[in-house]
Amino acid sequence: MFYKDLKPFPEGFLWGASTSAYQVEGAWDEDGKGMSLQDLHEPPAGVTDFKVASDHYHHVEEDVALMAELGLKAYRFSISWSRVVPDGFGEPNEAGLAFYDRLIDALVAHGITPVATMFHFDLPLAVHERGGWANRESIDAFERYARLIFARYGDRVKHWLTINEQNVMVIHPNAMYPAAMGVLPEKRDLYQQSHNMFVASAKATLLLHQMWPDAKIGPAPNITAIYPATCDPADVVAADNWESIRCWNYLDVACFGRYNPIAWAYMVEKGVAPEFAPGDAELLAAAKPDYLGVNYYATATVAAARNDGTDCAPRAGDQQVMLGEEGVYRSATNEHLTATEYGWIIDPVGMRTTLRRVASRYGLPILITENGLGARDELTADGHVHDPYRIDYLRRHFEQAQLALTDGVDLIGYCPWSFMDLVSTHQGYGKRYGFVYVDRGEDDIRSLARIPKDSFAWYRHVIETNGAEL
Ligand code: BGP
Repeated sequence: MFYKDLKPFPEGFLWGASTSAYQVEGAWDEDGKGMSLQDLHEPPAGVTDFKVASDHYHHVEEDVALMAELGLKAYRFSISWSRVVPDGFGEPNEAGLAFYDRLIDALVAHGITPVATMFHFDLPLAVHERGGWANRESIDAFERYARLIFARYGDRVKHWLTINEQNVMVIHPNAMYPAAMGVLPEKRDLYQQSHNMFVASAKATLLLHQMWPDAKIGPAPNITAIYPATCDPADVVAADNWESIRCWNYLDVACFGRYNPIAWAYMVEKGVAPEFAPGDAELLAAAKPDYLGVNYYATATVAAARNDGTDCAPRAGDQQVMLGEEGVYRSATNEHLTATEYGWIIDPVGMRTTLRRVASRYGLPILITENGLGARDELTADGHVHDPYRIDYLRRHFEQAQLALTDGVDLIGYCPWSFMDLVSTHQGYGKRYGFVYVDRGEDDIRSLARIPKDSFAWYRHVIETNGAEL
């Protein structure tokens, strides 16, 4: 649709930026922190692990001062469950809790809205060792953890996100399980884990509403419009199937309190439908999110399955690469789109489409909780990091966000990934996303100096003009 006038970004729009605990904090074994699954990560030679990361734990005040200089209105971070409850189940760790007090206090002092994710891929190792999310005890442990952090931070944190990319943990389990652990859980276990995460999220949602009626909470899945490869009706059904299985199921359970029927039929057909305990259905129906976090990076294009043993591509995939599934869909190429050097499709218009679909289905406010460009940024001899490609990427996505707003989407904010350079889920430190460069290599910790990139100055101006000048 063409418009004569675009809607301006609304007053109070949450121009933000995101990180997650294990990817940015470091201090993996300090001040009583327990281990998480991510601490078992043994990357290939020449790629860093998560032990030091960006050492945000020791630079927190300096980092928040940079956020203030950038003019951020919101900062999305995650709380490391094993930092505040080292064994996941038992006693809280005061030093870990105090770290997030310092972070939150600094944010509030600078007028930056804290947006806290409760769980972002870093399951406490002790919870994993007792069966992880497959064990229903983890639901109670998560509820206790929720009570602890809501009580501690709820006076200052009014925006919460339950679980980051639950759908990615099911479809690409290596997002949570390090390769060093060997065999990944069976699909049936993954769907049971996911069900238990739904129940845990529902309990946290009800609890927050009871403890802090003025606070908001929602999920943060990785959502993307799925395109059919052609207008062949068989391709359209395949795209619809995969969109339901990969995306809508996770928002349907959160918002409608029931599984998506197409995804459920798929789970039954594959023998992976989860078991409900008594009371689960009622809990899921009772908990209502206040807003939706959406992590958007790339659309995907799919074709009808052939079911001849060739639907699933024999290659490695990560959260944005669709591999195909035998008898369900095949991955297809979209000749209209290009990709990043890491193979992630670049599709700003697809973000508009994705936001419109989410808005039409759920009618809730949306916060973009991640979107950004991973690139091999270089610190040049002039002491700067010139990243015009990132500015171009974000500008094109911001334009589409404004179109989505004009379309009627209730978009309340936009938190690009990431505030500062941090360790990528699989590709170490070389794949950088930040507005702030961090001086470190893969194995070489260097000075850890923070250096604002060109995109920092550009984004500051965007925020200053509330998006009027992109
Ligand atoms: C999302 C995750 C983030 C983040 C981002 C970029 O799926 O929620 O944790 O890392 O993707 O991915 P990557 O680090 O693999 O480039």
